[in-house]
Amino acid sequence: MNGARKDTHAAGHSAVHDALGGLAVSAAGYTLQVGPKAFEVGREEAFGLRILDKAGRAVRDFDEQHGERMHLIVVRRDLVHYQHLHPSLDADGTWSVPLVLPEPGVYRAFADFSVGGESLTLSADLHVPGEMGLASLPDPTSVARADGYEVELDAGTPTAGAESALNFRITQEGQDVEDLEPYLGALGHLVALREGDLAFLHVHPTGGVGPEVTFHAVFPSMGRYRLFLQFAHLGRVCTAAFTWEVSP
Ligand SMILES: [Cu+2]
Repeated sequence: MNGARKDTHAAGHSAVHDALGGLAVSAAGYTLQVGPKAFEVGREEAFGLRILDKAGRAVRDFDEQHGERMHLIVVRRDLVHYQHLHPSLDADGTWSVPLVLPEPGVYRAFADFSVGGESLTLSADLHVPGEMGLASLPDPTSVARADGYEVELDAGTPTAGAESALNFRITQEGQDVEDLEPYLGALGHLVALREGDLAFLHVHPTGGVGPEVTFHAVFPSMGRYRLFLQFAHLGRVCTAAFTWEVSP
C-alpha cells in the first residue's frame, strides 16, 4: 500500500543518492532475477523478483529506504505507463506483487533497494507482445495535470553535472494544496529517468511545506529526462509527469 507513513528519515536524509543506476541487471555483486518476463496485455500476473548475492543465494536482509525495503518502478521504454509498487517478501527471498502491463511494448522494471547500507538500482526488461503504438516523449513543460491537480515545476535552468533544485507547487482549481500528506516518509517522491537509456536518478525532497515540495538532483548529462512526481492528498497517491531538458 502507498498510504501515509511516519517519517523515518526525511530529516538529514542525503539529498542525492546514487547519481546513476538502473542500467544493469547486476552490480556490486548483486544480480536481479525476475519472472515472468513476458506478459499478456492488460492481464494481471503474479510478478516476482529476487536479488541474488555472489554465491547465487537470495538476499533476505534488506535495509529500509523511504519507509520500504523494496521499491519497484515499472515503466514502458518510451517512458509512459509509470508504476511504483511495493512488493512483499516471502520466506524464500522472493518479492512478489500483482502486476498489470496495460499495453504492448517493452517495459523496464527497476528494483530499488539497499543492502548493508549500500543503495542499488538494478533493472530488467519485461515484454508484452502485440502491436505497439510508440509514444514520442512530450515536449518539455513546466506544468502537468494529474488527477484534477495542477503541478508547476520551477527548476531554473539545470546544467549537467551541477546540483539543481526542483521546486514543485501543487494546486487544485487554482487553490494551493496546503495539506499534502506524507508519502514514503516525505512530502513527495520523485524518480527521474534519462531519455535514451533510462538511467535512473532517485531523488527525495530536501524540504517543502504544502503546496511546495523541493528536491535536489544532479543530472549526469545534457539531454531530456522524464520526471515522475508522486504526492499524497486526501488518502490518494497522484502521479504527475514532466519532460525536462538539461543543458550542457
Ligand atoms: Cu517505493
